[in-house]
Formats: sequence, structure tokens, C-alpha cells
Amino acid sequence: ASAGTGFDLSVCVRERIHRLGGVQSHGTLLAADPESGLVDTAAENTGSLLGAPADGLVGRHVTAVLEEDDWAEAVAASAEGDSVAVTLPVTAGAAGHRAGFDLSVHRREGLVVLEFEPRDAEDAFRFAAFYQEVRRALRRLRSAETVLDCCRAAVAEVRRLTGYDRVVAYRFEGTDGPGEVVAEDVREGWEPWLGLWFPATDIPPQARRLYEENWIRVIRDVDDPTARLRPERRPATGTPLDLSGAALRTVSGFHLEYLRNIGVRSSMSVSLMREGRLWGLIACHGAEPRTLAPEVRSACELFGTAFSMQLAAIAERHRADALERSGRDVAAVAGLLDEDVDASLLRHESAVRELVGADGVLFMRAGRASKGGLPVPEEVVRTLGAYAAHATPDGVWSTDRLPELLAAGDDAPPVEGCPAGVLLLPVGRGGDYLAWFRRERPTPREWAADPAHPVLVGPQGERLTPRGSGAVYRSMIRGRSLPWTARERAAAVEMGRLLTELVLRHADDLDKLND
Ligand code: BLA
Repeated sequence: ASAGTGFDLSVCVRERIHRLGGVQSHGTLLAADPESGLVDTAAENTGSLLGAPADGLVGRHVTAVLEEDDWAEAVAASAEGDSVAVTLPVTAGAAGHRAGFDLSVHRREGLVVLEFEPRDAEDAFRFAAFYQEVRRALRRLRSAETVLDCCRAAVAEVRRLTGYDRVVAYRFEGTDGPGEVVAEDVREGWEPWLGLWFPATDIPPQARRLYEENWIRVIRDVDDPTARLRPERRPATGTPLDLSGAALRTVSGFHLEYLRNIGVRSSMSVSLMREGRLWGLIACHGAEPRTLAPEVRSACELFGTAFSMQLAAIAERHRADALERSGRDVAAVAGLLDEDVDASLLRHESAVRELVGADGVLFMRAGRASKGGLPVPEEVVRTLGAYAAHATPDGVWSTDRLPELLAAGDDAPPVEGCPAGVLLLPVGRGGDYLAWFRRERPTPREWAADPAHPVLVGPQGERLTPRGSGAVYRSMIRGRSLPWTARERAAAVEMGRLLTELVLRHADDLDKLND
């Protein structure tokens, strides 16, 4: 249980949000076997939307509600990718929906999952111009030169395309960490969220994994009654149908409560990815129920993909720039060193530190340490060798929170005088390394909720505490240094290359002397 609240947050982590057994009731869902065409699962509202009650549909051929041609097309389209949604305008079922449905199809658990959303007659007209707008939005994104520019362009464009009242770019710290609102486009009169941090528990890990797979989710109305699936549990699996890939998937009651709590009636979010992991979200809120037609959903999803590619391109450009600039600096410092590497490093330790903006430096060579600047406790030095083995392919290992790493796992007491940041690179063969250190830099942080107590138990049972700038909670982040930048890592890598050369040459010379 989380301390003092009586609420067990592990409930959130265990909830199987992809198998909640229901869909949002403005649309409806069928799952049918691609071979036999027999309906396996149906949402309970097929009666009102498609004119054939769910209980009678299960076990019957899907052509009871769908034209033969449309079914054939759905089977073919969904065969191309396991979770690729395609949209076919179809006319199905009840007379009230002769304008037709948008049908999205994908495969899951060996079934063709069919999602029907009533199509507004005016939509077709509106989408004629929509394509141009999407192109314009993508162009704006592509011209962004920094990550922040990218986020600002994204929130403005997504708000314009969708009409939500608030659109934010929300960036995570670490894979399952808390996050910060880094850009925002919001209707006048709504409270500003820019710069606010939200607790990690607001988005549990299984939701983040799901969002890495399915890049968009739309909640039309937090007060939607939900159409349950029939049968509740599939005989074949003993569980409700897996709705990971479904656009109509109903969402966790905890999250609906969260949205009600912040005065929001509808939401949409798009995953922003970086190197295969969830980097952040574009999160949208509306004061009123809001449906997004599949075209708009696809445009937003495309937008998320474009954003993620732009993020990768910007990172790559930064890396290249950094390499070029640091190359010159490093060459200058390396020029100061002579074949007595340890002694000359120590003599020029401040130049070596400045290369990466460090407070201290340590050169470990054949088990002997030469140090300069910020003193580092012996206990800490003993742990460093092991981290050298974790150096990434580019050749360095770094952290901006060493005390947290050292304390992880066991409840080891904090080491007095432990530096907060370490940038470490193996040199030559056999366990030698160069390490730079940074001291702690406490940082104030404004939270939209108390991160230690995101849930409280009151007379109505557990309640998520309010979120937003009206209830700002201030904290101080301790035990961390300024993060190491791409430029600094690149400088370290280059320094490592030159040092390795020097050390090896020196070793060769020594070998010759000993011969
Ligand atoms: C899902 N929580 C989410 C989602 C967001 C947030 C964006 C994705 C669903 C959506 O698009 O609405 C949270 N929304 C935020 C944050 C911001 C925002 C941080 O706009 C800041 C800008 N949530 C809790 C607690 C639990 C919880 C305590 O606060 C667990 C008890 C659960 N959140 C929770 C769950 C989901 C979720 C289960 C998944 C919903 C789903 O997709 O089914």
C-alpha cells in the first residue's frame, strides 16, 4: 500500500486493460473467424446499431450483417498486417444508419476484428479539404529544428486538426518515470499546464507497453455506458477478447475517474516514440464528448509517426554536430599529454574536466587511480569498474544519478560525498578507465499532484487527487547532477580514442624496454 493513503497502487499495475471486455458504445464490434466467417464475439449493442442482437449473432455467419463483398475485403485487408487498421465505408444493418459506417479491421487472436462507427453524412464533404491540412501540418513539423520546436508545432497542429480544448506534449523521464508538459496549446480560460510534472503512476507500465504497440487512443465520453462483449469470456481462451488493437477499446475506470477529476469529458492521445520506446505523448482533452472519424485518427497517428521520425533526425543531427565540435576541443587537450599519460593527465586535469564540464576526474590504470578536482570516496571508486563493462556501443557509460543506482536493490545507506554524475569510458584493454564526475545539482520541480500521494482514500473510497496548476506541489529533486549532453558524451568518446592510442603506444614502448 502507498504510505498513508491505504490505497494499493499495485492494483493499477495489475489491471488487464487490454481485456476489459467492452467497447465504447457509439460504435460496435464483431470478431469473426476468417475461414468459416462465423461470429466469435459481438458487442451487446449490435442490435441497436446493426439491427441484429448480439446473442443471436454469435455463432452465425457474419454476412448476417455485412455484405459478402465487404466481408471478403475485410478478410483480405486484415491479412496484410496483424494490427493494421484499414477503413472501408460500408452500409450495414439498421435503417437508421443508411449513411453507412466506417469499418476498421485488424487481426487478433486469429480473428478478424471488425469495428463499426456510424459515419456522419457531412464527413465525406469535410475530408475533401482535410488532406491538404494534414500536409500543411506535416510540413510545419518537418521544419522544426529542435525537439522543443517539434513539440510546439505538434500541439498547435493537432489542436487545429482535431479541435480539442487542450493539447499538450508530455515527455517522460526514463521509461516508466514521471513526465513534464513541455509544450501546450490550450483554449483561453483553461488552466495552463506548461512546465508541470505529473506522477509516474498516472500512466501505469502496462498502459505504456500497450501505447508502444498501438499509437493512438480516443475516449469519446468518460460517461459512456460501455457496450459489453458477448460472450464475456471466449471459450477458446477463457478470457475476454484482446482489444489491444481496437479503436473502440473501453478504458480503465481509474483513468475515467482521473479524467472526470480534471474536468475533462473526452480525450485522445498519440504515442511519441524514440528508439522503439515510448518517449512521450501528445495528450488532448475536451470539455464535451468528441468523436474522431477514422480519417482524423489516422492523420493524428501519422502525425505521431512523423514526430517520432523528426525526433530521430534531430538527435542524429545533434550527434553529428557534437562530434565535429568536440573533435577540435579534444585534439587540443590531447596535444597537452605526453607518454607519461597518468602524470600529464593530472597536470592538465582542469582542461580534461572542462572538456565535458565536470567537477572531478579520475584515471584508473593498472589498478592505480590518479584523481583531480572533486574528491570521490574510495567506496564509490570500488564500484566504478563494474559500470565500465556497461559502456554502450559508442563507448561510454553515464548517469546523472549515481546515488540512486548505488542504493537500488538493497537499502544501502547513502554514501557520504558521493558524486551525482559520472561519465565513464574504458581505455585500452584490461579494465582501465577514465571517469568524470559532477556534483549534485538540486532542482526545484512543480508537480500537478503530490507524487508521494497520487491517490487518497476518502468517504467515497479511493479518489485520485486533483491534478493541475490549481494544486501545485513543489519538491526538490536531490542526488542528481546536470545530465550529460550528446556533445559531452561525444567529446568523451573522442578523448577515449586518443587516450587508448597513447596508452597502447606507451605500453608498446615499455614492452620494448623490457625486451
Ligand atoms: C491512461 N493516463 C492515461 C493516459 C494519459 C494519462 C494521457 C492515456 C489515455 C488517454 O489518452 O486519456 C495521464 N494525461 C495524463 C497525464 C497528463 C495527461 C499525466 O494529459 C499530463 C499532461 N491513473 C492514475 C492512477 C491509476 C491510473 C492512480 O492516476 C491507477 C489506479 C491508471 N491511466 C491509468 C490507466 C490508464 C491510464 C489504467 C490506461 C487507460 C487505457 O488506455 O485503458
